[in-house]
Amino acid sequence: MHNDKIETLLNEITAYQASSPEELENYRMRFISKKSVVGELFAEMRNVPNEEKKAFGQQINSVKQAAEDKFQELIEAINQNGKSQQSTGIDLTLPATTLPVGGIHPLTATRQRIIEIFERIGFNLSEGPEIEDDWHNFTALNFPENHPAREMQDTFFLEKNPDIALRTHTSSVQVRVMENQKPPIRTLSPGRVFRNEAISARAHCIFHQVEGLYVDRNVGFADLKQTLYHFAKEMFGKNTQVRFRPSYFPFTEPSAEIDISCQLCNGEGCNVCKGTGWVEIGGSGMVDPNVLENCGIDSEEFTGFAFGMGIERIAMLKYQIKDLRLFTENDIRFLRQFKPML
Ligand code: 2NL
Repeated sequence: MHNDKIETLLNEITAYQASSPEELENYRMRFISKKSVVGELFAEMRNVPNEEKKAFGQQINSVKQAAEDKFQELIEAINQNGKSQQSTGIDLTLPATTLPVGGIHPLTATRQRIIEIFERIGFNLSEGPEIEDDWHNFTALNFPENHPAREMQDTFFLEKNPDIALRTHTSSVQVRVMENQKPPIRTLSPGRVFRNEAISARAHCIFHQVEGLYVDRNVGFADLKQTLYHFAKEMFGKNTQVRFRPSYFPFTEPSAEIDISCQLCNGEGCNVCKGTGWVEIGGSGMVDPNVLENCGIDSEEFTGFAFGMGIERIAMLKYQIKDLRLFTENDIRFLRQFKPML
């Protein structure tokens, strides 16, 4: 009777398969634990006649051993299984890996914002060549023959006599617009410009400019001021103060530098504004009548204002960037900070 039972148990143990921790636990409950069928066999020892006790004991010990050997086997099989699952590196419960998304370069974002502000008040965009002749870059703009800006140390000349150079400002684009169009003209010309300067935290030989030009009948200095007030408040916030400081440019008369109240200290005075409470954002003025005439526009009938700003400078003020070289070094730690910006 016992022999049959033991035979059945051994068969069951040999055939057992566990492919999950749950099945392994079921096996343990059935064959290993105190209350298992094997445990019950030991309890039956009491009912076995003395002369059979030795043989029965040997039998149930071998069942116990077989059950334990099989248990180790099953544990190893399951661990092996777990390992091979891990080695595929696939965990379907993990969130999907996100694709890296590029950001908008701070100079691009700044240029786009400037364009947006002026387009809304009726300015269009104009573009022109980065390689310019002397007429469009200097002579039409009323630069005297011996003006220092024409010198080798300020301008990258590609050819001499006739002079061909990398444009030093985008005014040359606006000269081309005036030569080709009749007023009213309201145009904005953003672009890359070149000056032969030593590279530092505040200057670069390649930088970006945006110039604006408004030519029509009865355009006055009040129009210039109001337009740039509007720009400063849209760009830097409605509490921004604006002031104009008398200045000089060959192509405008009168001329003025445009200052805004310092964004960092709110006009209190700090190291960014050097204690003055004001920072310069660009230059402006009424287009010199000579320039209008050079471009075929009757200066008796038409007047105009113009302004120019460095895009790097505006971006540095807006985002508190201390070194202009960061814009072109492509350091990912710098660029990443502008990732969510559109
Ligand atoms: C500055 C100063 C300025 C202009 C640019 C201009 C263009 C024409 C005629 C007259 Cl076609 N003027 N542009 C006028 C005043 C200042 O730029 O500081 N730029 C970064």
